[in-house]
Amino acid sequence: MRIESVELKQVQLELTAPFTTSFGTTLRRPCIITAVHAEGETGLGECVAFDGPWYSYETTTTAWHVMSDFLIPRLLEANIAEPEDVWSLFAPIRGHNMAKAALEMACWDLIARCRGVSLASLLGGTRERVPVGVSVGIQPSPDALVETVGHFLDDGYGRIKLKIAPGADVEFVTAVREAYPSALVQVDANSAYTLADTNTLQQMDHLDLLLIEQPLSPDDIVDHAWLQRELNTPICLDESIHSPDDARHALDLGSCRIINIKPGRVGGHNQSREIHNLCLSRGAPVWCGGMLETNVGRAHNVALASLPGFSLPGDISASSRYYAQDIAGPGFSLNDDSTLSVPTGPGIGVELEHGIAWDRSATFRAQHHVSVS
Ligand code: NPG
Repeated sequence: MRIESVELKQVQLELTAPFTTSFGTTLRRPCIITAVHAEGETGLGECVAFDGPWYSYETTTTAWHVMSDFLIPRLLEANIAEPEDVWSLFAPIRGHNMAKAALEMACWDLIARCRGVSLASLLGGTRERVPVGVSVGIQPSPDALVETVGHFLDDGYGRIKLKIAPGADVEFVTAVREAYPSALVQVDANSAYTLADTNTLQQMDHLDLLLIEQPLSPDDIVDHAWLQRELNTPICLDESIHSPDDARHALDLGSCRIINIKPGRVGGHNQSREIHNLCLSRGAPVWCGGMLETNVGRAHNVALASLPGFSLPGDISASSRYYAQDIAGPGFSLNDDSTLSVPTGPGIGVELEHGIAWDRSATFRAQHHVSVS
């Protein structure tokens, strides 16, 4: 298959409520959508980079640059037989996994649509519904957190992830555990701690948590291995895992027992599936992380999470979690069993809404393709 053209489109979305993590408060989300065109079909992807280098060194500006100047030219010159070819095509470019994923995932969607199959089935998914949870930002007080968690439990979320940071940890999580003794709760530090905080992290061992996510530095797997030996609660790595090799090293070293797979962080579906397969063969559970995606990225995550090794609930909430009005639809709503249904139509099963006022857009056309109008 020859890709005929690629479009990049950017828009800024307001969150329905501020979202606070250990690295700051998010009020609005810049979002880049990728659209790849071939054989009369369009595949969609979403770049999960933020406006600043907080979660990762990538930003919307670097991603736009790397896609425009390095990745799209390669894509437009290539002949793609299988979706796996796209990752190999991008391999000579170092890093920039979020930029790569935005295009690679759009190609998976495109190929699924051309073949008339759902993305979930093209990826090898086996579930019709994927278990999901909700991520809860840091709140001003333990009482406020208990109240916020109560609303999400009332909404039907069967698993709660609490963001933590020094000063908003043991007391906050203890309050939630006391208020909701049987709730499935996990915590996410986004690298806010060091080994000097081991004692604090050990105090959370008594709170019956599913996991502690990324307590230490974003690229570390050595100190995490030391910390895991000091904790009963499983460590889950997020920021530290950029590739299947990173995942293998972390499991070999005992740096974690669980891995969060975000396709944007690891370069797309091909690499996500490799990490999934490795973890499945090692008996390590994986779950799908979230990056406050619109329905485009959300649909990709739902399809990925339908693979058999995604045995823990993902950060894939219902579409209404972050945005009053999404740029794509149909949206996802929560089923009674805290799952989202996996779309069965061609591709991701989601289309862009008409009439969106994009802040910027660009179209790149292949030299080989002559448009006839
Ligand atoms: O529900 O999509 C979602 C967000 C889940 O908490 C979430 N993402 O580190 O995993 C993370 C986290 C994040 C939040 C990352 C804000 C970056 C910014």
